Amino acid sequence: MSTLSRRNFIMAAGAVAASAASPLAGLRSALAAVKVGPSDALLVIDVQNCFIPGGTLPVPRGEEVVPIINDLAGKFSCVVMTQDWHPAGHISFASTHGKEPFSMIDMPYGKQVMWPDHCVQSTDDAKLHADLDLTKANLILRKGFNPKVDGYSAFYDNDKKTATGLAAYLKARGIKRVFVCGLATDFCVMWSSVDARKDGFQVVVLEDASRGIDVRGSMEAGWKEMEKAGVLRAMSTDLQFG
Ligand code: VGL
Ligand code: ZN
Repeated sequence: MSTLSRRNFIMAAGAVAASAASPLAGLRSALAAVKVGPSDALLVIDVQNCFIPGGTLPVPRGEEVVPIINDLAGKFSCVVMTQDWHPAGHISFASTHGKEPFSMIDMPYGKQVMWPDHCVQSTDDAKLHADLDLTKANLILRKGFNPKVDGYSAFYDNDKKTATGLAAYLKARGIKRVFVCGLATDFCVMWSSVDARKDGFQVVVLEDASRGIDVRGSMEAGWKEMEKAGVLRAMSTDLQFG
């Protein structure tokens, strides 16, 4: 399937799922245009040196999202950016356990991928990408700083219990829908999107403003999880600003 027809297919599947849930019904026409307004937030996930080629956990073509996100950020009234922020010796690091990077272990809070050391607090690797324009960021939220629990999502640690406070922040500001983008589609973008649904937000992942790692089929699995949770997907060019 071509990229376009694959996308149409996925969006059509999303529309069927959405038709059962009334808050999303208005997005059935997402293929045409999505109007962005004051109750929408842009959530920019982990656009950091570590996830850009040259970093410690590079996402292929990760740098390509930067100009797209810079253009979008100026058009939203609420922009939140996240920063993966691990202490040295973090529980998610393969080196902490003497394991091979990208292998899997069981933790009390569930399965944990063993990552290369990445985004260590206060290193250059953990810095937001130098070309990412932070001017319009209302909030820069750090996550993954608990030495014993990983934190993929902008809303909850991987124990699924410890909240970051982001849902309350967004609700206090009247946000009803979040547009999620950044790195990586199949991990932090995916978990943030699914958790945003759980906390009652409408969620649209911006496909062209995100890139994935794709370890052991994680891209396909990630999109399935998101579809199941009622997450919609769109291209940044589908957005219309009023
Ligand atoms: C991420 C793996 C480990 C991400 C963070 O930002 O998607 N992935 N830590
Ligand atoms: Zn991490």
